[in-house]
Amino acid sequence: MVSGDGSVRSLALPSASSPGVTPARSSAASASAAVGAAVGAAALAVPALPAPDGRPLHLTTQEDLLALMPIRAYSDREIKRKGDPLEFLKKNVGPGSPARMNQGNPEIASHLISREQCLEGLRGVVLQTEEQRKICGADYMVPVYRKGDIARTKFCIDIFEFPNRPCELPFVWAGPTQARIYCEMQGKRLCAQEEWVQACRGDPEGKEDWLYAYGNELDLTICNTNKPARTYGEPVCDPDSVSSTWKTCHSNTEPAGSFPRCRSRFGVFDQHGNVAEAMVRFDPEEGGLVSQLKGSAFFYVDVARKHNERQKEGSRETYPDHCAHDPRWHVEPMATAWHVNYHLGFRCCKTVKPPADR
Ligand SMILES: [Ca+2]
Repeated sequence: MVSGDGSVRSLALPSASSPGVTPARSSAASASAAVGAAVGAAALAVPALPAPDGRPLHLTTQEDLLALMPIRAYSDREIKRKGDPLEFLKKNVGPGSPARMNQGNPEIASHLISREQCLEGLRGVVLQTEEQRKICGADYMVPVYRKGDIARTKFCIDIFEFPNRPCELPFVWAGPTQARIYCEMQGKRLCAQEEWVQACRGDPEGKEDWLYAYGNELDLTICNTNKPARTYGEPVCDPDSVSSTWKTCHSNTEPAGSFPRCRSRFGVFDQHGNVAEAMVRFDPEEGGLVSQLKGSAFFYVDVARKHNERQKEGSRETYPDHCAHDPRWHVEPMATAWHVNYHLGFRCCKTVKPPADR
């Protein structure tokens, strides 16, 4: 609705209450113990899993891709200042090209788990409780806090990689600068490294941090980190240019949440594996807010090493993947952080008032 300066209108884009969402059906008895303990409340799946609807897993139309991206209402003044978000999305989200955000090149991507199998694996799992929904004010987000005190919550984090939909493939081919815009379109923001790390290694009850989201021992089978490029990579990936990368490099992702054990104690999925994730980091030496690329992707088995192992001389470069690993890949000022890739996605966070201040 448009009615003058300062008014708010909803654009002709999918809303958060999209079709396919069915009434809650899980009970506290089937809840994840960790998440249930985190909120100390009767757990209820809010929202419930969507029902299978026959769409292909790898989405190949702009309409289907945009349907996964509900955006917030914009005022006329905001549209005048920032531009029309709908136009931005139409220009920057779509299939068939690395110039737009999508789910990769479907001609060469290898996905082993169907949407239906993924949904079956999550059946009975409480992804978000009513209390978590209330604190975060958005679907599929969980509060993250320190010292076991939920009243200290300062932010929430998406439980899945963007677009934060259970059992949908994560989006790739968006640079950090664009990722920040997409998060802001949803009333969120791109996660900061400190937040991402806390959501990965922390414990809602205030117990000791873990090295990995799932424990203290590296296990390449728990997350989507175990797809060697030589097995799932014909033709061989040639990352020489954006064009050659699109044509030859395989976005071998799986539906978000396909690996139920690949979940942090706060309830966040796929922080190891599937897609590496763009976030922001404050670095005074680099001039302020910079892009931080972090985490592993589906091919991590090829480059994996334990957190306490050293790089072997003369062999292929490897890197650790514990939550706190702090790489310096493609660091750029956030205003011009355009690095994109076939295995790079992102995740959104949201600042919230602590429950005690509501
Ligand atoms: Ca990931």
